[in-house]
Amino acid sequence: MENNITKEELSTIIRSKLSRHYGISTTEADRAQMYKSCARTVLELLSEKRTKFNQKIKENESKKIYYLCMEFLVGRSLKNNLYNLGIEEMFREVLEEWNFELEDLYQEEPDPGLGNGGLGRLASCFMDSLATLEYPAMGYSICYEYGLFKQKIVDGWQMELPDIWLPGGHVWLNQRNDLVCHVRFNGHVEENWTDEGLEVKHLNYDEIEAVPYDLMISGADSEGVAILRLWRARDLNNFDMGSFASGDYDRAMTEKMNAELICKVLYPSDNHFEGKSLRLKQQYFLVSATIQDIISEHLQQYESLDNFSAKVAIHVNDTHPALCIPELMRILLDEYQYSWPKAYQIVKQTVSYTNHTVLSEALEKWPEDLIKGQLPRIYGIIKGLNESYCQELWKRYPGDWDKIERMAIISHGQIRMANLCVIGSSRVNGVSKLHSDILKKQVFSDYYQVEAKKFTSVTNGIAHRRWLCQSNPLLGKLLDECIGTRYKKDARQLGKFRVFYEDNSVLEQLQSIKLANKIRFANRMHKYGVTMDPESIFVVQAKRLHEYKRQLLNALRIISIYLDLKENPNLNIPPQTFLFAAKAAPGYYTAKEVIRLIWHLSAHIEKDATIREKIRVVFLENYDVTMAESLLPAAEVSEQISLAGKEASGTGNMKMMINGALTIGTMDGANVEIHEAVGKENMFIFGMNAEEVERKWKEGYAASSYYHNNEKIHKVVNSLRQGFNGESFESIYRYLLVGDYGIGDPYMCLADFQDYLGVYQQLLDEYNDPIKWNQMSLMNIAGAERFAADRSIQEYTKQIWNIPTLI
Ligand code: 26W
Repeated sequence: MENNITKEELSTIIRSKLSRHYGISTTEADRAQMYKSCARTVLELLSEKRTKFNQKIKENESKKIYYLCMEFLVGRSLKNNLYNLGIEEMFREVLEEWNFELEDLYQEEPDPGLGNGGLGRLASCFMDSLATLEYPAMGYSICYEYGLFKQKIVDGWQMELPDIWLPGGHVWLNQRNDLVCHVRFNGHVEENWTDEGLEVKHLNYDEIEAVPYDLMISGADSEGVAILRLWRARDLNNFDMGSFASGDYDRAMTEKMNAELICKVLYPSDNHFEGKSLRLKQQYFLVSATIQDIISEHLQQYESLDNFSAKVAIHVNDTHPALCIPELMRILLDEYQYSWPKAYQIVKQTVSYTNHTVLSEALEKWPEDLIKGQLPRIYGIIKGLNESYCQELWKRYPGDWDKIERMAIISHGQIRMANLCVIGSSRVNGVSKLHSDILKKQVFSDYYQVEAKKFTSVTNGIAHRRWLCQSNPLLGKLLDECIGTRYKKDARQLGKFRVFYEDNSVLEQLQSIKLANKIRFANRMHKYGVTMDPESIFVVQAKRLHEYKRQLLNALRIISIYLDLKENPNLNIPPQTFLFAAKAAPGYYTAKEVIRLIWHLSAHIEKDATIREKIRVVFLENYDVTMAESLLPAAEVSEQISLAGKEASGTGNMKMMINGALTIGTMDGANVEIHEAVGKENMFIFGMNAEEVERKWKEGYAASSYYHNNEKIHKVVNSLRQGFNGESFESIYRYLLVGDYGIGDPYMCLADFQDYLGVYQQLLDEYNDPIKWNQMSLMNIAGAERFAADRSIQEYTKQIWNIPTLI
């Protein structure tokens, strides 16, 4: 590692932080003070590193990457930065001299929940890789005052509590008052033809301030530092003296609140579009501030915007920041007097887009009137883009109104953000092979026929340094001994671990490492009153709760085993612990019912002394990045059981695999590529594939026929009515058999049930043979070589951002 600070220097800096901020010495400091002083020390080191890196970027005139995303799930910063700077050990030693444990200080840091799930965590993994690979990169998002809610389960029902991560998390944020900019809403637009052409004026607008807060992310063993810039909204006229003087103080305060409401809270719905006007404000607030920031940075270095697309790549993560397309148009047209065709060309060449979901209810469609009222100039530009695109289509497909209607941006009073993204960008990317195929063949097939080259596929990846090296140090150490340490910077080296397939000592070590991680996790959970037996198999499903992810299918399988045990208490099965971790969107009733089922099933089994020795269900409250870091290394079985065709990629599947878990899953998302990487002998695949699902759906799926024709399904589904722990689950029973519109079981749990049970039985049989099991585990660790975010980023730079690869 390049950081050559000495222990003495480090100790001096920490002491000076304690003295400057609190006026105390090391003996007087409490944990919180010591934690903050360490954080400030790291920040100082990072700032120096960043300054050097900035100089290099400037000298090289490198193309910069701007990654726009409404969500970033960064996780805790102290540990990650110490690891990446290569100074974790030195910190540990210095702190020990003062009787502090580094691990205790880690626990002081709040985990900023600035995201919902996969999308936000991927964004953070990408920032880690961009910094490590030394690309000049910035992430842009919103500094939500409250992140994703904290989950509390009361008698099985999910309750949501506010996530107060500030002021605790403030220490990592650097407020940049020098970069404040203004964002305009509402008002109306006046157009005047002058000698210079069309002049557009936005009048009577409401203006607010956008204040940036920077969070630095160090690359690992590299010179790179990435910046995540989070915007906060602030009322421009901080205080309305007039209304105060006239006694209308309340009104003055209400108006102030309105501006700051914009970044008050993260919307907690994942994969479900709600069309709320405040959400639209958040989106425009983010993109307007960001585009202004990018342009001013560009103009500081270069004379004009003529070379903008050569020096800038703007990436739109899902459609949430799609308004950056008309926003960039607006600035080029209205503020820099570019012609429409030229502005459109620059925008198209600069912007690229990744889609992260194909669920129709997740597609963003804003009512035309809402955009027109809130963002009149942006509305005019979207209309202009729509008209010129429809004209092009008309030339290409004269008279084919259906097709033109499907491809238009505006239709039936709605603005379709996915269409805007495809039309306004140079690349449209999917997050796994299967997902990209579905985009080409179904979701965007019309566009694919016109511009096939626009479509790319970059399979997601994970920050393996965080998810393997930092969170599973024992496995990291074993890998260092077996294959050397190069895999940390080059995950392809993990493939070399295959050489140890027959090495009994390595296989035994894998087994004892897994046991140690299970014990570590069980001990951590014990503090919260959760009991689990580390000698049992840990079967883990950890992800947002959604019907398509089918936590219900998992629960039905457990009920089936439970009923078998009830019938035959001597059934010879290995002890199993089924762990669930999942947050449901607060208004998602079906999802909350599934949590309630799992929770009461858990309580029911817990009361039955003979059953709980064999199977146990644990619902882990408040799943977040920090919990994932200790849970995933303890997983032995990774449940990836979404209905095929619905999970765009999944990344938890990769995180568990790299920690040696075996996957039981459907041929969905990146599971398909995991299957390709490890082979069918090292994975448990079941159920219909995406094509079979489509076919069955078209044929007309009848859940009730499975219920009537399969005795086991019949019994399991019936048991829901009587319920568990004294609670009936009639609603889920009805959901499976009839549903809201007479279509029961919309995600086809019953169709895949029998196969799921059969393949799970095979898995249990294999578990009986520890050598075999650990060989499979080893093949999964080795097979994870291709699922590193570093690889994804290299592919993005080549295929999407058109940036020369640095290494
Ligand atoms: C408008 C509401 C809304 C909110 C969030 C719609 C959609 C989203 C996200 C795009 C959902 C999401 O996180 N998708 C996940 O993205 C991961 C990273 O690519 C994939 O691995 C997951 O399969 C996908 O569900």
